[in-house]
This record gives sequence, C-alpha cells and structure tokens, in this order.
Amino acid sequence: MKNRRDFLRNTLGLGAGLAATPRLFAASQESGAGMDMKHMDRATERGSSRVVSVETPDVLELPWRMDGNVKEFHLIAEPVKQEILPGRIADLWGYNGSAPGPTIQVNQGDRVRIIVDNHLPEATSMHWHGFEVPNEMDGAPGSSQDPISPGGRFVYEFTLHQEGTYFYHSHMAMQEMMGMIGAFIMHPKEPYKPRVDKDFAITMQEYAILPNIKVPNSMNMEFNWLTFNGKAGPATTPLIVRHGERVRIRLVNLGMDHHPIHLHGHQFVVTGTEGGRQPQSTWGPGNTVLVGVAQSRDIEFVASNPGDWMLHCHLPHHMMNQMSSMVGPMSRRNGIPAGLDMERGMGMLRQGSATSEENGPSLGRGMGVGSTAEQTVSNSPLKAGNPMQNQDMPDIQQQGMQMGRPEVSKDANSVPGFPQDAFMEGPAMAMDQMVDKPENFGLRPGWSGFMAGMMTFIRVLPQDKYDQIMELRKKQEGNKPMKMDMPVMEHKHE
Ligand SMILES: [Cu+2]
Repeated sequence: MKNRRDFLRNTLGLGAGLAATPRLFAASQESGAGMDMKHMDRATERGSSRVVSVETPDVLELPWRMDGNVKEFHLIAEPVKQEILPGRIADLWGYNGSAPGPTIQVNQGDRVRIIVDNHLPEATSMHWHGFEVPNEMDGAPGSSQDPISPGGRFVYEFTLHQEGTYFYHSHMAMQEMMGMIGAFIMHPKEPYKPRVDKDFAITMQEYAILPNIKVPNSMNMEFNWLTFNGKAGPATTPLIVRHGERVRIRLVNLGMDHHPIHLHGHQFVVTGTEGGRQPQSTWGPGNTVLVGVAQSRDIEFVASNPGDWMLHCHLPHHMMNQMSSMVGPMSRRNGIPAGLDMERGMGMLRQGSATSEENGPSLGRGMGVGSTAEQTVSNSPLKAGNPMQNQDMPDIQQQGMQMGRPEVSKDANSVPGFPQDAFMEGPAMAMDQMVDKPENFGLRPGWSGFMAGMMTFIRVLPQDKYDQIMELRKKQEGNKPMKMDMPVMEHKHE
C-alpha cells in the first residue's frame, strides 16, 4: 500500500477509490462468485444475500438440527486430549473433544437451544459471554442457576438479536484456564459492508504446563504454551486467501494475558469488538490490535500484498513454545541450578548478582519448578539429558525434526546475554515434515523453526497457488476423521 489514501480506498472500501484499483476489485468479485456458487444460487432463490461462513482453522464447527423453528446444538463439557504440537498432547478440558470447543454460527434473530451435558468430574456452568438473554439463561453459577452437576445437563434456550463475534465459556475460573471456551459467531441480518471474501476466527489461550506433566497448572502465571485455536506454531494452520480478497479475522481472547496481535505486510482496520460491529467512523488504520482478556476484535483488510505473512501475538514470551528458564543454558552450557531455596526463589540474594548464572534463571522467571536444582527433563523440545548437540540426537531426527546446525559465532559463549534463558535453536527446531499439510504447501524450507506460540500465517496467494492448495485440501478431506455426524449447514438469512 503506497499511502494512506490507497489504504482507505482498499481497506475502508471507500467508493471513491474503486476505479483506481480495478484489478483488486475484479479479483475480489470473481472470487466471491466462484467460491460458493451453491450458496449464491440458494441465496438468489430466497431473494436474500449471502453471508460468508466463518472458518476456524484447526477447530470444527458445531452442527445443529432444526426442531421446529429452533436451532438445536449439543455441547458436551469434557476432558480432552488436545495436540498442541505434533506429539505434544495436553490433558485439557474443553467441549466435544477439543479445546477450544467447536465454533457455533447462528444468524441474528435465530431462536437457539443449546443442550449442555457435563462430563467433567466436577460441576460446571456455561456462560454466554455478552449475550443479551434472560437472566436465568446467563449461566452464572449460584446466582442465575445451579451449577450443572457432574453427569448433569442444562438446556439453554434464547432468541439472539445481536450480531458479532461472541463466545461461550465455563464460568468456573479454573476451568477457563483448562481450555473451556468456544467461538460463537452471530451473523448479521444485513451483511456488513464492505463485504468480505474470507472470514476467519482465532481463539487465544495460554497454559502453564510444567515439565513432565500433561495437565496445565491453572494457578501458575508463567505460561509456556500459547495457542491459536488450540495449536502452537508451527502446528497452527495458515489462513489461505487469494490476492486481492477482502479478509476479516475475528480474534477472541480468554486467559490471564492481553495479546497484541500483529499482522505483517498489511494495514487493517478494527471493525468489531465483543459488542458487535463498530461504526465505520471509528475505523483507523493499524497493524497491531490489543485483544484484552474477555474481549474480541474483528479486523479487516484487503489482502493486497502477495506473500506468506505472519500473524502473531507480539509479546515476546508468547512467540515461544515450552518456554522455561532452562532451555538456553541447558542447550549451550551444562545445565543450571534453579530455585535453590525459598529466600533465593523469592529474589532475596545472599550472594551474587541477580543475573549471575546460578541466580538468573530462578528469580521469578522459572516455571515454579521448586526449590531443588532444576533437572533436565524428558519433555523438553530439546530432549534433555544431554546438552544440545545437533547431530548427536538421532531420536529427534527420527521424529522428523530437521536439526540443522544453528548459526552462532565462535565466541558466542563469551558474549554477555548469550544464550538467553529461553534461547531457541532456530533452524534446529524446524519440523516442516511433522506439520506438513496442504495449507503449508510451498512455504520456504525450514520455515517451521521460527514459528512458535501464538503464530500463524496469512498466505496471500495468486490464483494458481491458491487453487493448488484447495485441490490438496480436497484430496486430504477424505482422510480426515469426522468427529461429528450431524451435517454442517450453511449460513444465510431469510
Ligand atoms: Cu500474547
């Protein structure tokens, strides 16, 4: 984008700019027609206009059935095995087999019934975040209803007059930190203008999973696993769009941290919050949006810049996996002591500086491992037990990691600051093969070594590359396990 005027034309969709960018708009219209022909046909039949369904990469959509004029959904709160990274399966709590739970999509004005079964070992309650529904349907345990007992069921039913990016979540604080949230999209009666060609949802979560355990520590405030839709980079599935398409991304956050989400290569406007669509007069250009806890933000832009662009949380600690104090020093030196005793663990030093080799890693920065010297652990991505020695780790090579030789200078160990506490061995961490999927087709070799935490790509592709990926995706669809047996229906309004 050359200047602000171009930006306004393209992203705000201001009519004055249309003639100046015929190519982009032609592509955009063409794609709209080509992509969802059958939606279009039906929409025309009904004399209504089309709404693009929201894609939630790596998360299924919750099917429904019609019971008279009521859309009926069925959610099961249950323990789930969530594969955050290949082979790294966390014991979380979620809905219908995943954390976050499946995405619900409805239309403004729908009458909705949601049957919630509790398959957890303890009581739960389902809160409909931001919904203007009768108090007894709000899901506030104790005040608006009795908690749903283990093995119990509660049936929620309401009419939805709102539109926007909403979500559902357990209203038990510790359960929220175990993964219990899902996106709830309310499509507007009248499509938003300008219309988008692609619409995505991403839910952000964070977990503190201590070494040698698969269950998150829901008290810990030091999060080492940061996820988009239940996956950490490079396992996140890129958002695939055609060059010139208008794109909406709906960002939802539930955790202990706020996330500044940054997009490379494009400016965007924030068009919606957890309160629904925002008036166009409030849309100013930006490229980073702070999504606070319990908030949602919709961003929109025209994908006018071809390439593979990162979309990620910009908190440095949220761009890492399995972050713990020991990784760098363990991989480059001979392991480190940590914690030691309570006084030192709390930062009261008897000797030495706070950043000295023995103290540094344990001063409030560790993962709360405790007061004994930090041990090498078996679930470190670097496979603890021996310091990082690339070629000496055939077991990891067999897992598909590429283990290239990281580039460090000869005198690296004598440079203050090297290695950082959580120094990640760049190329050595690449696992292109392990995360191979259609959406990653054609990425630069070794790309995965630099993707971690809350990171994904938006891939702005020319038509032929786009088609290629869609073709691969179609082929793969046959192999995918279908977890849900109810048909997913299209979103349209009458
Ligand atoms: Cu973040």
